[in-house]
Amino acid sequence: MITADDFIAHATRAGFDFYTGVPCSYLTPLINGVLSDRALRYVGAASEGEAVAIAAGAWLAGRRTVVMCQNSGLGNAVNPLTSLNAPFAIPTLFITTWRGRPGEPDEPQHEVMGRITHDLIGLMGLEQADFPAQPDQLGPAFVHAVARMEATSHPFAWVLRKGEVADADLDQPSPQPRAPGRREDVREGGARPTRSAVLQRFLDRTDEETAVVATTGKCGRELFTLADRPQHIYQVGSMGGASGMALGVALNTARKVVVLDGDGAALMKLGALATIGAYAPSNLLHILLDNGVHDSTGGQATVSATVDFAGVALACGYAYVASCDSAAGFEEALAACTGASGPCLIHIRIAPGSMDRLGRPTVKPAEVARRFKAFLAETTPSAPRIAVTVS
Ligand SMILES: Cc1ncc(C[n+]2csc(CCOP(=O)(O)OP(=O)(O)O)c2C)c(N)n1
Repeated sequence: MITADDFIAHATRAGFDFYTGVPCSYLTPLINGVLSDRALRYVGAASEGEAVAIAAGAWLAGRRTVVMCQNSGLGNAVNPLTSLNAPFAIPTLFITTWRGRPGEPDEPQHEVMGRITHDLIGLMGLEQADFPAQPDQLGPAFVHAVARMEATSHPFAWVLRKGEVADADLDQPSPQPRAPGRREDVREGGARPTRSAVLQRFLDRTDEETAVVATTGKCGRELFTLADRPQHIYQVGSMGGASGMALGVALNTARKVVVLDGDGAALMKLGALATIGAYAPSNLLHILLDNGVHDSTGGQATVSATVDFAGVALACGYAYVASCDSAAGFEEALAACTGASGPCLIHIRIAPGSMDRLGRPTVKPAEVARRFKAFLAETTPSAPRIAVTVS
């Protein structure tokens, strides 16, 4: 058995400086230890998949990351592990517990996952090892995990059994009450703008210092077709993960960070709005391009018509939200976000459909990730902002 302090000391020495995850009772001491250490940052995610996306964003912003979760949550993490970390070649130390270990009495809901945990990790192409549960194993285990992550650029998994970490007290920071956010809607009720018209206005008014994360599907493809810049990352795959990635970036950079989201993607990981609202990065702007459909897969309706996204974001703790349905309204909302302390959300209802001659990112995901990482690593501007000129 090790203590959380043993773990943290070795992890810190190995350069791990960003933690996220969803708790499991087997992980309680580790998470409590990390939460109680004011020198460390732990982001409690709404789902394991979101945690993987947050960690990916933090890695892009220069952190060495740890994701901790229960093996029940492996299913939630499969999508980003296979469609975000794999194509973008983004490593993380992935610590999963082993509930339902064959032969160990446990709850019925853990039985199947307990049987397949190692196989599932292997099927995803991840290297894995037993969690280093003895003090003298920690040093070599960290050296090995870091070496493999550096060699493969992929996550490395540790599987933790019951009772491998001694109990640790929890001394977590108490959430601070925050002033309610502000809402301003600009609705015109006319013909809705196209996605590309809104993206073009966004591009025209966004300076070269702002980091931009585009959601999967036609949003990223249109952005790439309109302009391909080192400050962009096109999150192919990992539907719903763009906001988590943007949160991970925003918490670790002084730059302004914008996530271009879709209604289908936002609905898939709606919990991410609550996480963003709670951790409240002041440099994050969430732009939700709501065409009411899954445009990228043929225009099937989402349920967005009955969802007040701006209201949801406000209720989740965003500092400023706006809802609009025209290019002019979008420009007004974007102007209002300039200099505003975030997180901000602009919800814009747009027309379904896409631009003619739609391209696809020709830069490979692993290349775009490294280009974006290098952009984030450049000397950070002292006063990052979205430059807006209202025409
Ligand atoms: C987990 C997952 N489920 C389904 C898909 C297929 N898919 C790709 S894009 C997309 C639609 C996304 O909808 P939305 O966010 O509203 O963006 P839009 O296509 O309308 O621009 C879907 C369902 C996927 N890539 N990943």
